[in-house]
Amino acid sequence: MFGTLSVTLLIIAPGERPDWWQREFARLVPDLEVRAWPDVGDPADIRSALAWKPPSDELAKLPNLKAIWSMGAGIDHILVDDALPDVPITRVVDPYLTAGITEYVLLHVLRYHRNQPVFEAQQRDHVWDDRARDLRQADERPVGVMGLGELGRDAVAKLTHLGFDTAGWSRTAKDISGVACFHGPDGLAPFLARSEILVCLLPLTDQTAGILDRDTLARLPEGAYLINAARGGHLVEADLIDALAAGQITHATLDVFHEEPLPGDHPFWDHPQITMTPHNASITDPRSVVAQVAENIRRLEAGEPLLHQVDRVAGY
Ligand code: NDP
Ligand code: OXD
Repeated sequence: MFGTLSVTLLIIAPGERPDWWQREFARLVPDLEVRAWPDVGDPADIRSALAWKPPSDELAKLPNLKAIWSMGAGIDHILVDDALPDVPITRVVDPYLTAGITEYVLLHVLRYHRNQPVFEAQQRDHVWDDRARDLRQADERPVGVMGLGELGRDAVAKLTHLGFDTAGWSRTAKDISGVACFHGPDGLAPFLARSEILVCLLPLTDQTAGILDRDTLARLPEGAYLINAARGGHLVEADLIDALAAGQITHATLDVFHEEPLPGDHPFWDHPQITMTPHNASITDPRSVVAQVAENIRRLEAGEPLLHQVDRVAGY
């Protein structure tokens, strides 16, 4: 595919598994030279970088860098670098990544809809009591999804298919069959007021940082549930703990945190009303995403428009 062109790719993703990616690149594009940080070799060789949480300043050390491929759907982990080179950034849009998030959302929405945390606690206490399972049907359970992009649209469509009373909130207006659509700052309050189960699938930007705060949580129906599979920076953690204590929020599922890994002494670990997963609601699968990166490398060299290029100013 690349012949004699020197288009060396650097994988810069500390803590991830570069060998998974190298194996897939070797299988699909054997003539592409792929290096894994910190073994950069001559930095001048590197034309593009596949990045997940790249250490600050490292990308700026690559004088011939022409593009950055985010290893995930989000790009916030790249934009935090103050020395970030001014080159195009793309992100992952992939059916497996989307399916993983939708599975996560369905799993946890259904868990709350069926009051499963109560039955788990009862089992721990050897209690047989069926009263916590009420007669409420899915079409009587309002679920709200923040973010109606690649991930939010799929999740809300599948929730609608299951019969839930669904709503979504986005920046620009949408028209999605069977979904009550709200948008912009004015649409937020009415959207929240009807969301008994709130799912966050927003990108982390200047506009969305800290959006899951005291005020937002207070606008939900009393006793609501929260599922955050987007970014830890969306949530004001102390406000969630207060809202759980006050009964405003019954239970929360969190996949993402301000600090990852979550520090061992963080109050979330032992909180009875919090369910945690270690930022793996969905996982980028090299088996499908390597082809996308290889195609973008080809496009970069051919001067063609890149797939899934993000707007660096908007932040997503
Ligand atoms: P998209 O860019 O496709 O969609 C983003 C959505 O958010 C759009 O509907 C957009 O509105 C909306 N949005 C952005 N800013 C605002 C705002 N200020 N107010 C209201 N709505 C806003 O992103 P994806 O769906 O692909 O991914 C979303 C996020 O999910 C990622 O950025 C990442 O952080 C997270 N993620 C988490 C994973 C995990 O494992 N936990 C895995 C993958 C992703 P509009 O349509 O009008 O532009
Ligand atoms: C992503 C993620 O952004 O996994 O893709 O968080």
